[in-house]
Amino acid sequence: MSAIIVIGTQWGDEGKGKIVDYLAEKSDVVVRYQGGNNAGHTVVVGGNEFKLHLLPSGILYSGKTCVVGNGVVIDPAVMLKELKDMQQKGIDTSGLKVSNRAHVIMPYHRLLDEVEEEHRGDNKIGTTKRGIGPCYMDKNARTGIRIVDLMDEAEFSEKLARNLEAKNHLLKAVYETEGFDYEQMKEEYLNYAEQLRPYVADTAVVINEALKAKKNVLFEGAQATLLDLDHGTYPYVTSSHPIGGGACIGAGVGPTKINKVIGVVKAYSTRVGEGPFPTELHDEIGSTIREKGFEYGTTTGRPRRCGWIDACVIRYAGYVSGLDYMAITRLDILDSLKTLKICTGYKYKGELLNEFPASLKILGQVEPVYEELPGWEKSISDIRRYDDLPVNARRYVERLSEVTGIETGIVSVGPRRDQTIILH
Ligand code: 2SA
Ligand code: GDP
Ligand code: MG
Repeated sequence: MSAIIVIGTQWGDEGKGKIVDYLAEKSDVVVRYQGGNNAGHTVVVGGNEFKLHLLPSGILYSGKTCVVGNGVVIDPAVMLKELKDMQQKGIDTSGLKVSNRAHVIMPYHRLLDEVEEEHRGDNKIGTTKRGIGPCYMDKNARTGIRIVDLMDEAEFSEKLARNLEAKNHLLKAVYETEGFDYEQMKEEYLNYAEQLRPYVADTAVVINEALKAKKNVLFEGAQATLLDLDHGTYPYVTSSHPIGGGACIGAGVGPTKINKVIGVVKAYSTRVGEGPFPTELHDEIGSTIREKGFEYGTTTGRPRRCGWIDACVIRYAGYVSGLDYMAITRLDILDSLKTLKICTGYKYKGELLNEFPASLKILGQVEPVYEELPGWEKSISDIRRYDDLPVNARRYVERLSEVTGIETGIVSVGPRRDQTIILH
């Protein structure tokens, strides 16, 4: 039996989908535990590229149980479309289980996400506008609608009426926007309810029973450490808990059941959306990385900001999630660079900082301390054994392990399943 959590260590898009897909082969159950369709996990199988937003990356194997846990916020229309798309591609989706405790994203959440962002002006977060934040707001305000409510017409009708009255008032009074029609929304969502019903379950029971039966369970984080509501660069964060501990809450599994936490580390840094990014490159190297790595949002298509790898961020992710090892991805994107930089620390007002700063004012003013390493200047995409990597590529990986204090377990040299080097 094993229970493994895979999380993003930076600002997302590290290649979690690829690593989860790789590890899913040996898993019986794959679980999404936070976020929603703000996530974009790309998996390449047999020359086909799959972009998953809500379904766990394990869905691409048949015979796996795929869980969308209680910590996820679900846009039913998106989930049904993703299911249909998968089915049309011949993917078996019968193993899907959707938590009855997960919250439902409603049209007013999506609209509020948009108008609230507009209202923020220069302080905008750069959200994906998928209604994620407003849905989690209702969950925390204890007014949200859960899947279990959606499954019960009377309960849903009553909760929708109450919510819609409040939201329509807010939309009109504060944002001077038209509200929504109750009957239309009720009919639309009750229709979704019937389509989702066969998948709905008490997923914490499903997962705990699987663990009891000595099955392998893989928890798939979305977004990443610095987008965590508590531990990220608040307020430039998402509204959920992408860190290791988030899996316990968002899936209903006790921490004593977890065997391993793997941090996915992109070989450089990217960020999509606003907020501080100390190692961001505004020069040609940043553009080269963006174009070579095709660094554009999987969900929104927004260009991602690019920069050098930041060991301070990964060290921080290491202790916040208790990482056992790193899975380093996209090393091949750096193939052509003559020299590479690793940020090993931050200086603030001339002093070296010991901790990752909570204050965004400070984080926005830190000066990265860099170590420069020679590049390998050749293609590594076809290499399958660690020892066959060019010496400078190994030096880069090993230096990263030294400065973060975290072992490397996997090195990924391409998007495909087979482009994966296992160290232990
Ligand atoms: P939200 O929509 O409320 O979660 O946005 C809040 C912040 O979280 C960031 N965020 C992301 N960052 C990286 N990748 C994400 N998924 C997509 C992808 C993003 C895309 O795979 O590329 O397509 O744009 C993701 N989801 C949320 C977001 O940028 C805000 O900074
Ligand atoms: P996620 O959100 O963390 O799952 O990452 P995304 O799917 O948003 O972005 C990562 C992108 O990198 C995807 O297009 C993956 O197919 C791709 N990818 C993953 N690992 C590697 C790798 O080692 N090399 C290359 N070139 N691409 C990779
Ligand atoms: Mg992504």
